[in-house]
Amino acid sequence: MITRNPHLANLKAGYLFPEIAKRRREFAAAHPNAKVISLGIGNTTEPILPHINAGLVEGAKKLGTKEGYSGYQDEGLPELREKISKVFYKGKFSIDEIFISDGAKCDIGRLQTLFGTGVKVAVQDPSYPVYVDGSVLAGAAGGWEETGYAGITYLPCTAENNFFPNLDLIQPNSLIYFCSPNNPTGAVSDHAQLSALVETAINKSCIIIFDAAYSEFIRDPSLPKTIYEIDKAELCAIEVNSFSKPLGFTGVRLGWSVVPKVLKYKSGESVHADWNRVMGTIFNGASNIAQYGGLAALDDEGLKEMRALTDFYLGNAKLIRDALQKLGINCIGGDNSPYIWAHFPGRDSWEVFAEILEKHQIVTTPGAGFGPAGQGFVRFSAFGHRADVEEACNRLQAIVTQ
Ligand code: PL4
Repeated sequence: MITRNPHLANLKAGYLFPEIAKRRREFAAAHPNAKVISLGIGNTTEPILPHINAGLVEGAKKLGTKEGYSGYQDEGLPELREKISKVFYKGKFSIDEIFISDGAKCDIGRLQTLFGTGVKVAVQDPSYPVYVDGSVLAGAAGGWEETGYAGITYLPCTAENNFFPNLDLIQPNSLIYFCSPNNPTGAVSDHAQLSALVETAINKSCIIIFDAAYSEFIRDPSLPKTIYEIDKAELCAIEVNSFSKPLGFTGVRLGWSVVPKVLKYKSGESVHADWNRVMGTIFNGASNIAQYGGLAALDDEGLKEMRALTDFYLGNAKLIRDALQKLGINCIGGDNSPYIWAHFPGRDSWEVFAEILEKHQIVTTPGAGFGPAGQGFVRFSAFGHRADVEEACNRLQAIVTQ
């Protein structure tokens, strides 16, 4: 009988978000009259705005005509790639350095193919669980030891270091996952911090996978929205990004990666050429309909809608953060990010999660699910209908913090 991929056995627990969904379902089944409000999984709730939605509809209509029909578009519609380069990167990249995809998560999974089983990995701790679990599946993480995977260097991001890690911990020749605005802490790295990251990566022959999935939530104009605002970043960084959160495309599925042609492995071979090969081999392109929606999002009217939708969720974030702060709970995030990272010192984050669910019927995400340094924290997501967020804030007034 064929044997199981041994890396699967290294996964310590189930994937975080289905576990949260399961706990929500179990709670709802046990309390059928409870009105459970989800501020847990970061899933968009608001309808796609009209101009962008019309782009999707027009895209679908085109497919029904002889002139407009299109089939495989492996690397993505050239117009969309060009628009992405112009809107997000000031035209810095040629269209063949932009790869359209079905989302950032899928790209993060596929990117591991470039680095194989032996690679050392460094992650912000806490971080989006796909970086660690994806590394485990790819065989890069080694086995589980008491506080983490042997092959992964955890870079603690805590209140003490202002949620930016000590870069000295990064080992040479590592793959570094870095997310800003960060999920789950909501912290956004500034120019000086990202410059230090780029410098470290270059000096230590590392490659950064920079996850910018929340860049459109940045409102402070001094904060970088892409790693490529940093000098020399194209020599050491790949960026992944997504239309999921700023357009409400979580179910539509559309994202992209940027792999600059000048990016090389230590051996001097081209990362871009390999990514082209990997994408051409195990990916068959994003939906053409989704891409027409993406195109509509990047014209003047679409950009206004993207701003309006992200403003809406940032409005929710402010309500949640203010409600928590009124209760004396320390929290960060929520100003340039849709996540609020709330501190419950000395508490087990799964216990706080259970307490908030039990007492207030509000689903959150326990910080420990994002890494060891998430212990004692709970993440509140700002993705929700306004009335639900307002009700959740009212319910929280009764929260017990100790
Ligand atoms: C639940 C830092 C959410 N089932 O939609 P994509 O694939 O373009 O982007 C996913 C993604 C990429 N990068 C970061 C993210 O935070 C996310 C989405 N994260 C969350 O609550 O943390 C949704 C999680 C979803 C999942 O597993 O991604």
